[in-house]
Amino acid sequence: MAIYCMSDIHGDYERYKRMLSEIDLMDSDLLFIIGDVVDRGTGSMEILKDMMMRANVIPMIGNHEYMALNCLEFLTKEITEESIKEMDPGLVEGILQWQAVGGQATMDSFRALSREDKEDILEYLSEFTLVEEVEAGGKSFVLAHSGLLNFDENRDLGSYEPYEVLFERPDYGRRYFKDKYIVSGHVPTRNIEENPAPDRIYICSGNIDIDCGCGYGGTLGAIRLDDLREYYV
Ligand SMILES: [Mn+2]
Repeated sequence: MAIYCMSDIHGDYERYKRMLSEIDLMDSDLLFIIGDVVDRGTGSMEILKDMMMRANVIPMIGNHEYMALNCLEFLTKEITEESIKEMDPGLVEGILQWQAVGGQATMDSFRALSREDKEDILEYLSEFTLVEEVEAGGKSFVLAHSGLLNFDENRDLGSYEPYEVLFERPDYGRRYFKDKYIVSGHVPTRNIEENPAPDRIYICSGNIDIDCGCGYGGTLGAIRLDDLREYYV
């Protein structure tokens, strides 16, 4: 049994499937997907449907799912003059902000689903977790989409709020836990100044950034926590 992590797939269903073959995911393995499955690419719904069929895939929320969840429920309703009048300003702003970061493709593909599929997708998205902790290869790992804001080594991992683990960027040079790695995505590794290898997994001071820029023409990366082996497609 092995434990893998992947993140920031951003609607690239084809690369997601290729990565599953590349790591040769077995039923006895676990795969944590640390947020940002949706947006930018056109395959968000296909990826979510595939993930929800797999009991060994643990879905975690990213800022893109967070934005999607706030808007998609409205899109399950029939859009009429009435329903538009009832939209609160916060929702309108949420939809505009989501569109500005690549939400349109997700909205379009969600709208094209059957009512039943829409409900399944919404229910699935609401199950995504914020922070996970796992052991592999004798080491401990804390997983969170954008690291841990307002970090305190003694803080209960269950106490972090969405705004603290979905939107900021970690300080990759800072050693947060004495004896645990933090695995995150969110920041394409090409945007880390100190990183000599853009679009490859970046490891520094116990921080592991696995966002290899799949949503920006880069690569999709995955890491096996047991031995820190890296995979790319
Ligand atoms: Mn993100």
